[in-house]
Amino acid sequence: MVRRDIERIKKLSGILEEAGIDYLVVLDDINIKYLAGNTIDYSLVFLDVKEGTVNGLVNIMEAERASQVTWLDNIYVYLRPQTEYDGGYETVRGENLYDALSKVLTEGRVGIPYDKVTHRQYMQISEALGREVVDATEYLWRARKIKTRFELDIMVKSGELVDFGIHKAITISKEGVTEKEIADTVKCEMFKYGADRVFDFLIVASGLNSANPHWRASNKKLEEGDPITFDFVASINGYFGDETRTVFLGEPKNELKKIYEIVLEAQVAAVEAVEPGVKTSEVDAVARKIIEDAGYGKYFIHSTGHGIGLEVHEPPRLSKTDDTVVEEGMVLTVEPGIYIHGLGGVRIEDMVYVDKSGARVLTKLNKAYTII
Ligand SMILES: [Mn+2]
Repeated sequence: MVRRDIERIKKLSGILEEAGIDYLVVLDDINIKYLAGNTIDYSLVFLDVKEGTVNGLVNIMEAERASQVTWLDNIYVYLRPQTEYDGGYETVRGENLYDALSKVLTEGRVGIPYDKVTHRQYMQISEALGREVVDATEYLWRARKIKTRFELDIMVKSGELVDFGIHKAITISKEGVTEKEIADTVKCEMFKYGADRVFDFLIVASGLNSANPHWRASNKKLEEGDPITFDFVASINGYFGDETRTVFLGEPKNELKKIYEIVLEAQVAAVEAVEPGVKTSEVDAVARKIIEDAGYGKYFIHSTGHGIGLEVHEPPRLSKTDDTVVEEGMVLTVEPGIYIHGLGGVRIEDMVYVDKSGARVLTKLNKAYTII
């Protein structure tokens, strides 16, 4: 059994108790990891709110592994009626996983996160339980939005991981090297460093490609004068780091340098604006105003940032339309950008942790205008 994040279980149990939910059932990898500390295949995990226990109804192949890599309090092995078993774990038999669940949860109000189950799974669970289930999406997000100390310790390392990745990318960037060669090398290096996942499509966007916020590393070779935007996403122990830097390979066009300084000013101001009590839309407005006042408003075509954790893009959004109040414990990205087709683009992104007094930046690479 791995070390357990008790703070997380207590917090979530408190939220669910207040909502009148007795059992939270999760089936997706991410929420299984959130509740049990690790993923388990072909299985489900349920939180007994009153007892504060996390329990697994697990596939026969996964029981032993689950006992080693999760912090589950109880492991029940789900078996089909005919299957023979002598593995040492308590068993629950059923025609399928949900039928077996109905034999464990014979009463009580059951919540499932509707945003993470298919319609078919929802139908199967409600039918098997023979009673109404309720949507727990909001409750899970309310808990997941605020990182625990345990999660923060991991995310500090996620920040160091993407720092390492971008630093590596900058050191191997020179004329004639392709975007894809850089991305492939960095992927490999980040795995060696300790990443458990690296995004399939790392963004290495050079020259005119940098005007595309979500460019994917291509066979284009780096050329003198190119802006190069690196936006890397990778995780440590399931928690993502996300960071973007734009550097220049030799002296760029004047307007690119000007754009860089505007984006930097907007980014620094937005990071400074992050503190408990401010609305996420207000943080967005700080960055947007600086870019608009400089005359580039129509080229800032996305929101200023997002929550991050077990998923790259989590609530809240730092956007015009999201009025979430920033709270201590959130981890957010701050990433304004300007993109001009036919010229190029600039984005600067940091990942920040919100503590009592404001933003504590977890990604630490230099962001001053840099020619390499
Ligand atoms: Mn991001």
